[in-house]
Amino acid sequence: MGYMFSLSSDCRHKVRTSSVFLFLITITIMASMSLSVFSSSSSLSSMLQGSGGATKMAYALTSSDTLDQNGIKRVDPLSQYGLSYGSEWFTFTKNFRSDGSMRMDFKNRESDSAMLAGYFRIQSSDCTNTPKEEIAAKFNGGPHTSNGVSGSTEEPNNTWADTMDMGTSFDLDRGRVRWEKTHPYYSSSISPTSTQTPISGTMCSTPDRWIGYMAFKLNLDSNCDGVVDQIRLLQYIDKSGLNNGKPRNNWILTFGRTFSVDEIGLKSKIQSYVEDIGHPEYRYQTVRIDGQSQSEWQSTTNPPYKFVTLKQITNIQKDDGSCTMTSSSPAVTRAATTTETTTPTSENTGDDAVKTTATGEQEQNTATTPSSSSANNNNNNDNGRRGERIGGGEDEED
Ligand SMILES: [Ca+2]
Repeated sequence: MGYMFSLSSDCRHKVRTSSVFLFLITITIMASMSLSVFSSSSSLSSMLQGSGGATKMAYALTSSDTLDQNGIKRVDPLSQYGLSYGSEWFTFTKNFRSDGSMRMDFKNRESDSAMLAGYFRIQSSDCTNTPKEEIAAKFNGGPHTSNGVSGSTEEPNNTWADTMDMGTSFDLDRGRVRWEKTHPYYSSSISPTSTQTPISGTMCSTPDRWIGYMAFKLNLDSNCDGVVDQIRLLQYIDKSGLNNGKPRNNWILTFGRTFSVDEIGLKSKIQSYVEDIGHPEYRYQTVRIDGQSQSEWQSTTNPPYKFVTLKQITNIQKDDGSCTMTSSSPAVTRAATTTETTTPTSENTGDDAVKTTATGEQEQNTATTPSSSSANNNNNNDNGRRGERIGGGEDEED
């Protein structure tokens, strides 16, 4: 009896052990199946590809071709990829200067893959008086002034510019991109491989004088090896005016080109240089328009800008489903970032007196999907202290 009991006990133990084992196997299989199911969904797979491969459920993805809160379309401009939008910001630092340079700075926000857009009413005489001025989008940059100390790890630092600068001229005759590696030295215009300029009309000939502008910086993994190898820069205008005060979203390409990461003349391409050197809080994404009336832009009742937004592009997935590039996964996507150091060859001659007196009205930044912000360490704590800082591209030489 004792033996039986012992045997029975042993059997029960074995049975119990087997049950536990089977249970664990079952759980493992179920988990694997879940992973497979998730992996088959591009949006869900992104949740499994957080920083360093860690599981991250923070992204609130929005599919393209939907409208944001102001009616701007979340455009998917790529033929071979699908985009998923993450966080969106609608407030920015108003850096509207007395010298006529109007900058809308989104600070400490997404810089990996992003869209900038808005509608603007430029001066009616600008298209004849200053036809080559631009609406410009500045991606991937940091704050910079001409009196920055090169090699320093503190602001101001002219080597922190490192900006991808796109622009479309008021006369719609030119869409271009330039690199501003060190302020205020711009590269010459980079030859586009896809442009539709010149475009008929001007930015002043829209039906109601509201011109739409949209630009993208998109990190691509063309060969699905987990490393960004191409960056696509795109900019568009909508010259159809507003429809009952809302965007018509008739976006016309003015410049578009896919760059290999290596051919971009900046220190850091996939993410901002300031992030490379440990200062992600200094990231700048900026829309800039020069030659404008400061008082008009400071109007609280009828300012000449509407719907200005920065949008994070969280996922860029191949249409054939072969892979998804997830923004903000440092260990994987940033392997191609270079760590080149540069010593400027001459002193700068920029008008820093203007810059240091410029007032930046720091608004509270709001994200529609703040969970993503926290996941990307995008919390904005620079109110006040950095409110007067200048960023996203300083005065240009031409
Ligand atoms: Ca690749």
